[in-house]
Amino acid sequence: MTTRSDTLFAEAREHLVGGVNSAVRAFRSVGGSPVFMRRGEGAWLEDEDGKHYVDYVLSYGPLAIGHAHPEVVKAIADTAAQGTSFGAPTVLETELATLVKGLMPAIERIRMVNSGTEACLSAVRLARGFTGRDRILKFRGNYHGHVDALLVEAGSGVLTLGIPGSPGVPAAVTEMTLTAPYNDLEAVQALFQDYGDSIAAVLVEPVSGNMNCVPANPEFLQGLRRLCDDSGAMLVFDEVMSGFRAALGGAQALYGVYPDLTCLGKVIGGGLPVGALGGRADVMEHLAPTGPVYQAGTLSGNPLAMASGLATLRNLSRPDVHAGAEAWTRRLVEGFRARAQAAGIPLATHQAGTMFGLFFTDAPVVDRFETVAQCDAERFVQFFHGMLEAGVYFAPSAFEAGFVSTAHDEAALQHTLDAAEQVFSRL
Ligand code: HOZ
Repeated sequence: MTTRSDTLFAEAREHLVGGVNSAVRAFRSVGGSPVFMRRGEGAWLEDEDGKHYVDYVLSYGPLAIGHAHPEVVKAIADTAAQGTSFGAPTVLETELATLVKGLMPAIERIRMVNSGTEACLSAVRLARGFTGRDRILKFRGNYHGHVDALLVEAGSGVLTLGIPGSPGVPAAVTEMTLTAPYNDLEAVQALFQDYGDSIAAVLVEPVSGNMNCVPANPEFLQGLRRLCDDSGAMLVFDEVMSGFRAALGGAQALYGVYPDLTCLGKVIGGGLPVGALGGRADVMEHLAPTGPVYQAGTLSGNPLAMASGLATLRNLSRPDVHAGAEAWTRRLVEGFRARAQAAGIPLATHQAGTMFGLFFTDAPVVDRFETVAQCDAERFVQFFHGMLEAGVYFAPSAFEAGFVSTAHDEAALQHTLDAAEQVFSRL
């Protein structure tokens, strides 16, 4: 049967590259046409054919309080009525910065940008400018946006589409990028022994959301902190995904390990395009205009995005709100596990706050890219399409994390777990 999405996708491909505006949306690794969505409300999406889905993509993370939350919609509408961008400071920027600082004490100064990618590329430049060193170290399967120097053994769409690096990134740009396996402190120690004096920064997703959801081991993050302290390198947490999700204060609050710099995105904009770079005042003050490291942006800190982020974070910070969504996520993950076990399907799971990951594997530990890559890809494809058919929307890739919002309720849980039971029985 041809759906309206099929027709719309065929048309879109005539005009947009691959019919999409971000590569991960293209259904390339699962087959079929992407579903065109026309509405979202709370935990639910409605497609162009009028079919409804419980949503675990949530725009790849930003919608921590669900689709079209009335407080967010009102904040955006009220703000838009006063003008959408001034290219001048507004009170909203200071309000959002203050709120974020209250939740993440490692952040003393903030620079608002427009995406997580921008936050990460600014972090690399700042770390290099501050330390006077050139090398950076990242982890296999971690993804920090489509930044040239960081598109090395990266996760997310790069993994999904099987692109090893990317043409267009000169070798000279990635020459200064070292990589190590995630959660492997010994490998990092060896690299520090060889290159310690020239490493400007270690970039890590403290809860990786770009090779599905894989939390770091606490000793790994503690070890990175120690190595950076000893060598003078900057520890950069990419909390674009884990910020306001792994815990309200991000993974840094969950683990009690505090980075020099933090990259934020997604939830901080509540569904509008925002990113932010925050961190130690002495480091951040190296950015222009107080310092020599240049960084700028016409729409950075624009009022609509600030209003949307503020409304989202104010709601999420109310007592028990985030904790409620975490507890809901736990029940979801336990529900998946119980149903998989009953159906004899090997399934490993991870949860970090309101992020989760499902892995079709009987491996005892899934803690790095190498183990994620060994999961049963074919089974994921069947699971994905079965759930989609049953009205449950997962990302079309085994390398993306799942996300829950505060709007996910009993009805959504029941619908999801009933669907999982049916789908597991057919795998
Ligand atoms: N960082 C996001 C998912 N891994 C981005 C989604 C996208 O690339 O569209």
